Amino acid sequence: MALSDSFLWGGALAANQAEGAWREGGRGPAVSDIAKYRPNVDPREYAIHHAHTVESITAAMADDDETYYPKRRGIDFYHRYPEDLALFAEMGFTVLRVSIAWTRLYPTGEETEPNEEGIAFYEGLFTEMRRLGIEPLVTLSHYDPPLALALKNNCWVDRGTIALFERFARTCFERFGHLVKLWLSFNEIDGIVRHPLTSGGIIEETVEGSILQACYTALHHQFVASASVTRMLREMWPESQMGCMLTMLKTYPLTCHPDDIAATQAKDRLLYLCTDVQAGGAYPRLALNALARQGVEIPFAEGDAELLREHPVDFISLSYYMTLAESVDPDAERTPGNTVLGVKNPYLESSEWGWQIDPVGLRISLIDLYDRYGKPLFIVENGLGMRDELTADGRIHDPYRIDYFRAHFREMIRAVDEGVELMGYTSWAPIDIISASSSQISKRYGFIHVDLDDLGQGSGERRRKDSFWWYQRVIATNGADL
Ligand code: BGP
Repeated sequence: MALSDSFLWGGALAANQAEGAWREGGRGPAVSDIAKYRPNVDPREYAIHHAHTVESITAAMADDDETYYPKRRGIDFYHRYPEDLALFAEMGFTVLRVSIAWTRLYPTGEETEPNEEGIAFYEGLFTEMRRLGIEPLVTLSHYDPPLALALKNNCWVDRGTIALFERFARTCFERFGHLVKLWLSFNEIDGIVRHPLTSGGIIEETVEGSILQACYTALHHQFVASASVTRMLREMWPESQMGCMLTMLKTYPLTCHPDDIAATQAKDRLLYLCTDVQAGGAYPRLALNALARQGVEIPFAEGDAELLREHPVDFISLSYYMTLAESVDPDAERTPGNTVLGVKNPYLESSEWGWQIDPVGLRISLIDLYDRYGKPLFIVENGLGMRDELTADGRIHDPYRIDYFRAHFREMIRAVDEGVELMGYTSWAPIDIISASSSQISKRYGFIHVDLDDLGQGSGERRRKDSFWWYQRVIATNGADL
């Protein structure tokens, strides 16, 4: 068997990591604008989650210098997107995942009318994608809540944010709905517990009571908002589709000791919580009980349960980078990966940033998700962050990247052969962009190199890596020639 002719191939970006132009076009500040690059930190210790205080945020915003705030400059996709899209089209992309910066449309999140300059930017972007035959797959919220809402009321902790987000989504559907048919509500919605500010606009020092409770309150509000905009999309554009987005972090038991299996099962319960709600339509009872034991209560309002039940997503999208292991043995070796701390799996290699590379885990993940929900899946992030070297011949030879993708594609195709319905694949990221967790560009993911270093020095010039032509052939043969 092979991939179907309608299978979509492409790449994925996020506004806050690519666009730059943080103060242009009427854009308001987002939480990503205060993400600071810290030189000389061990790569494995980079964490998305740093403790932010109102004071540190205010100081960061008073600092106009972009040097240490790489997300403010991104890779200047805001101005250079025609060139970048042309390169994606040259690779044969049939889909590109991008996100809309909420603060380009609503600078503080609270305006009653959208900023027309922001609308014009995205209209231009989506129109150009369509002209090139590239289907837009658009995330409404990708790690960039309005900073004004974070400072005002911890953004998603406040139920009032649902209505503001609905207004933003309505504008997106009204103004871009004729160009965009595939939508995602929240990027890695489960991430809020790992990085409350980035995902939820939550400034921990200002939270009254438990931070865990604040995170689950915010998460519930995001679930409600997601279901609500799914309903809105169905009313406005019945042929369009809405997906949820999960960080697929599959955990393996380190041994077959029953205690390790039980510990893994408990982790899985929380892993699937978000998809159970967004795709299954209800909170799973055992996860609720587990949260209740930690003192967490979900703030259901009247009508929430019905809304979640009646408007599940059409498809499930996932990011996939690594798997984790779990053990009850306190002496088991921990792995310092920058996203999540797990137990080291002795069978897997890790990247410099501590992410365990596991192609078979992709197949396992796809089969798990499809078995559980029976809904179409979409891999919307997968890739390898590496330092690349520009050699004397003016090229970037990146066989390690090709090896990584080849191994993952084999497993992806095996899962499809077994019967998993997979709509498409978008690599993270097809062009080097600023890393979410470390704010580095030197953690490079692209098939296209961008001549910039971590402090923003360089021409910004785009250059095809060896993997560019390799991916081009993969797409041209619909995955037959790996
Ligand atoms: C995911 C995020 C992306 C992204 C990617 C790679 O969690 O959705 O925004 O950047 O991970 O992570 P990083 O950039 O930290 O290497």
